Amino acid sequence: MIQSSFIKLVATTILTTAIFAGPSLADSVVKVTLTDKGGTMDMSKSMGLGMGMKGDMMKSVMGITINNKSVLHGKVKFNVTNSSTNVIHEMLVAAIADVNVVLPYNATENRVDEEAYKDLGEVSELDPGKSGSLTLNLKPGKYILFCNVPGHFMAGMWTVLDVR
Ligand SMILES: [Cu+2]
Repeated sequence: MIQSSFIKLVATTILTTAIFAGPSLADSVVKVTLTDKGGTMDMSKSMGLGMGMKGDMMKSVMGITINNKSVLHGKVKFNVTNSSTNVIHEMLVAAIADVNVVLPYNATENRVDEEAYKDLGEVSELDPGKSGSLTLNLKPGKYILFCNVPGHFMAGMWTVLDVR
């Protein structure tokens, strides 16, 4: 009898540990890659390829790719890699109503006005080849991921994530 209740205790302990240890199974991971075409890119003026601007995205010289366009709400971890060979990039996350929204823009600085449009978090200024991560608690909705180094957003450096 003693033996069998001991086994039962051990089994219960293992089961409990298996359920409660480690990160929740519901956590989502998004692999984010920051890219550019390389070479000489003129970032001195806006290319007009921001979200909602109906620009020809084929002309973009920079971009953000994600391995998952739609994830479950809750904790979402962004693993961000700057795959550029010579340009610093970053990733900001902000909630959006829809993909036709035009973000407030500071034309002098040639970047999204972060004062007027609050982001939820960022992996800032990654050197070429470097990686960083950010974990956010996201509600269902649409979110924009973008780079706010001057000129980059308007060069096409943004994408949209769906949280369901
Ligand atoms: Cu960038």
